This record gives sequence, structure tokens and C-alpha cells, in this order.
Amino acid sequence: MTKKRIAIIGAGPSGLAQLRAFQSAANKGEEIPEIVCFEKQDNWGGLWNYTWRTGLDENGEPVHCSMYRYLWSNGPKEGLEFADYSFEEHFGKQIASYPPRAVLFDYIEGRVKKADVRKWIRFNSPIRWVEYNEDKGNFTVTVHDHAKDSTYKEDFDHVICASGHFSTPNVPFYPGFDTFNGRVLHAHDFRDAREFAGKDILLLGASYSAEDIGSQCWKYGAKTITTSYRTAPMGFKWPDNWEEKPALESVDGNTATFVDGTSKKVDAIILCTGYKHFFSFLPDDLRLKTANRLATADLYKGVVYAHNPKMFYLGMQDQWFTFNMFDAQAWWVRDAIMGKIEIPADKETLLADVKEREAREEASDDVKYAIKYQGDYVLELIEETDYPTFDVAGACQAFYEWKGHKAQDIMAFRNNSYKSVITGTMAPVHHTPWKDALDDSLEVYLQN
Ligand code: FAD
Ligand code: NA7
Repeated sequence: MTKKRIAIIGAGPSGLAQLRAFQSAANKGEEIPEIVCFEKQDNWGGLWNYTWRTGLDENGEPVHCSMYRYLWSNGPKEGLEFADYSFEEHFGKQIASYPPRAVLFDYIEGRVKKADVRKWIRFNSPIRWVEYNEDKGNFTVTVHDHAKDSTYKEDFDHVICASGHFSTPNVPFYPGFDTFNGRVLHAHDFRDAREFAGKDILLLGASYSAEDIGSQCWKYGAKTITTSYRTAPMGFKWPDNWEEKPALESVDGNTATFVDGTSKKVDAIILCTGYKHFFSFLPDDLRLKTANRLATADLYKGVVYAHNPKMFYLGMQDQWFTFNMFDAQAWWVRDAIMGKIEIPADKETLLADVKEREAREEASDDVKYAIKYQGDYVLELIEETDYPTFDVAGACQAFYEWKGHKAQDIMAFRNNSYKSVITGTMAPVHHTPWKDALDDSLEVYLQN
């Protein structure tokens, strides 16, 4: 019998989890399918593969990166630690709880280097199109090989889409944007907070990007920060030069006016208005259409595309849990593909599972409920595979404490430490408070 062929789209944390899942089965002596991972960028790491570029990349592709220079983990690392590769194993010691981007990239890379899976990835290879062949029951994938500047097609038995969903910006229009005398940019294109030192800036949105980009700009010397919320304020105890306003109404010259009638002169506007699930390479019958939520539409067990169960998606949920959730998903998808887990044959059963997850998510607005909901999901998948189980309740506990620390002092929450649920050791207190740590290189961060 010929080997099954599996296409993985994207070598970010989700796609890499899938590679590691298959490699770990092979390591245990199991016969695994042929794996090909297509990555549009010239390196792995997904959003964590930082670039200074914005707009289009060196190949003319939309730049994937939405991360910025001084980004530090926005949640404790104890919530995302790989169960099969601890921070201590990677760094040779326990490290502080909110690593900067470069440190997390190093950690992600460490596991897949050790697993030796780079050989399965074709870089500079964006997927242009995927088609399902009803007659053959397989997929034809069209790829652009930028190294040769040529496109080609290959057939696969399964497609696993791990292309991420925090890269294509959601960009609203407000009256006056077109005549604003300054820069209007989306968070996706934000890179270096020093650009806004001494400036009065307005950020639209009331979620992670608004909070964190605002905090970065505050740290690196913005004159004032104004954030504007559409639904509800973030409500933290902000520094004196930070003000929360209700929804923006319009902009006139450099003056922004809000729905409560107040106004503010600003030098730049940063749209922290979220991202779209955007798959330009997928036809209607394979394309996931979902809001950014914990119970993703149309995905049985959060990963199997109900309208074509040979197609899988990883990491499409809104995320409290990240790396370890992608692992749980990847191990589960591996076992479904290898016939160790059975996917129900009828679509009704698949969609009933989705409905149940949606109803359970909608049952409460409470943040702790949402964290536990996703923790339960991670555990549910882990229990069906050989992914090393871990204290998910302990990871939830770290998230609850993190929420409390943010409420206490939004500019100091990153100075706290938590206990690893993988190795049981407590993280050290970082040598420098976050607000004073202007140099966040890997070398300096690891000087504990
Ligand atoms: P991505 O990281 O987006 O990777 C997707 C990959 O698919 C990319 O490499 C991309 O190039 C590739 N790709 C896309 N289209 C194609 C195509 N057509 N063909 C081939 N390849 C393609 N999570 C945390 O745990 N902690 C944090 O502190 C944190 N901070 C964040 C900050 C920001 C600003 C953002 C946007 C996200 C943050 N996240 C954070 C969440 C982040 O979503 C995950 O950590 C993680 O990167 C998701 O991994 P992924 O592989 O699903 O997607
Ligand atoms: P999110 O978490 O999706 O939040 C988007 C925010 O933008 C949210 O507060 C929205 O308000 C707001 N929004 C969306 N559209 C508009 C318009 N038209 N006008 C004003 N405000 C709007 O995205 P983030 O970028 O913050 O975070 C994404 C990930 O990056 C996150 O998971 C982190 O890991 C890092 P709403 O509440 O819907 O009224």
C-alpha cells in the first residue's frame, strides 16, 4: 500500500506542533505518512519569526508577522509550556515568567531542532490554492516555489491548515481618516514603539493589542496615550498620561472626537481592531468561516472541518492556551489521520459537537469560566492521545493569577512569577522590572 501523503500549511507554532506529533510517533517505531509542510516565509516560527518589514515581503507576499520589536509574552509562560519540552530542558535553568519574543522564538525552535523536522518543510512556498477531488477523494495543492519562481501541483490525502488567524488585519474606516494629518496604521504594521516617543497617540480597540501596544508606547516615552473602546473599557488603573475614551466618532485634521462629545488632538492613530480569519488559498467548500472565539464554527473537536472531514485546521480558536493547545490538537489530528481515533461519518454528528461547544462557551461571560473552558478542551484532546498529560488546572491557576496581577498594576504584572506545571519549579523574579527593561534581547533577559 502506498503511504498516505499529508500537506501541512504553515510552519508556525501550530504547524510545528503537527510535525513534532508525527515525528514523536515515528520515534516510537510507528509507520507515519509522508509529511510535507509548506511555509510562505523563509524561516519557521510563524508570528514569532519577527521581521522589520511591513506590507509586502521580499517575495511580494503579504508580510505575515504582526509582532513588534519589544513584545514580551502577554501571559505567563507557565500557561503555554510544552509538556514534552520544558523551559528548563531548553535553557538549562528555570527562567522568568514573561519572556520577550526572541526568547520564546528560541524555545519554540529548540524543540523542533531537537526533533529534526526541518527537512519536512519547504520554505518560501506559499500555498496558492487547494482543491478537493471528489472522484479521487484527495486534494490537489498548488504551490509557488519562490526559489525557482515556479508554481506546481501535488496531490495529498489530507490537508492540515495551520496558517494562523492573527495576520490579516481588520481595518475599519472612521470619517476623517482620509484627511488625518498623521499616520493611521493597524497593529499588524506596528513595529518599534520608539517611533511614538514624545507623541500623543490614539489606539482604537479594547483588547490585547490596544493594551499592549499602548503599554509599549508608554514604556518607550509616548507623551499621552488615549484608547477608545467600542463596547466596554479595559478598565485597568492606567498611568496618569493614559485615558480611556468611548467609541471614536470622527477625526477632523488632528482632532479626534468621541461619542461622548469629548475630543483630543493626536499625532497618530493605531487601529488595534483585531484580525480576520482569511484564507485566500481556499475555495468556498473548504474555507473556514468563523468569528474569533473559543468554540470555532464548523470544526468537530475544534480541528476537523465538518464539511470535509479529510481537512483539518489547527489553532483557529481565540487563545488563552497556545503552544500546548496546538500540541493537543496536533497529536489528536495525527491519531485521526493514522486511524487511531475515529471521526464520526455523518455530518450531523460533527455539527452537533460544534453546537454543544458553542452553547457551553456562551453559557457564561466570566473570564475564569472561559479560561477553564479552554483548559478543559485541551485536557479532552490530550486524554485521547499519548501527548504527555500535565496539570491543566495548574496552568489555569497561573492564568487566574495573571488576571489578578493585571488588575493590581497593569504596568507591573510582568514582574510576577509562577510555578511550572511541567517541572514543578518556581520561576525566578526577573532581574529588572518590565518598565525599566528597555533592552529585551535574549542575552540580557537570560542574565538571571
Ligand atoms: P502563526 O504563528 O500565525 O503561523 C502561521 C504560519 O503559516 C506562518 O508561518 C505563515 O507564514 C504561514 N502561512 C500563512 N499562509 C500561508 C500560505 N498560504 N502558504 C504557506 N504558509 C502560509 N501567544 C502566546 O502564547 N503568547 C503571546 O505573548 C502572544 N502574543 C501575541 C502577540 C501578537 C501581536 C499576536 C498577533 C499573537 C500573539 N500570540 C501570543 C498568539 C499567537 O497566535 C500564537 O502564539 C501562535 O503564533 C499561533 O501559531 P499558529 O501556527 O497557529 O499561527
Ligand atoms: P481582538 O482580541 O480580536 O480585539 C479586537 C478589538 O478591536 C476589540 O476590542 C474590538 O472591540 C475592537 N474593534 C473591532 N472592530 C472595531 C471597530 N470597527 N471600531 C472600534 N473597535 C473595534 O484583537 P487583538 O489584536 O487585540 O488581539 C489579537 C491577538 O493578538 C490576541 O489573541 C493576543 O494574543 C495578541 P469589541 O470588543 O468587539 O467591541
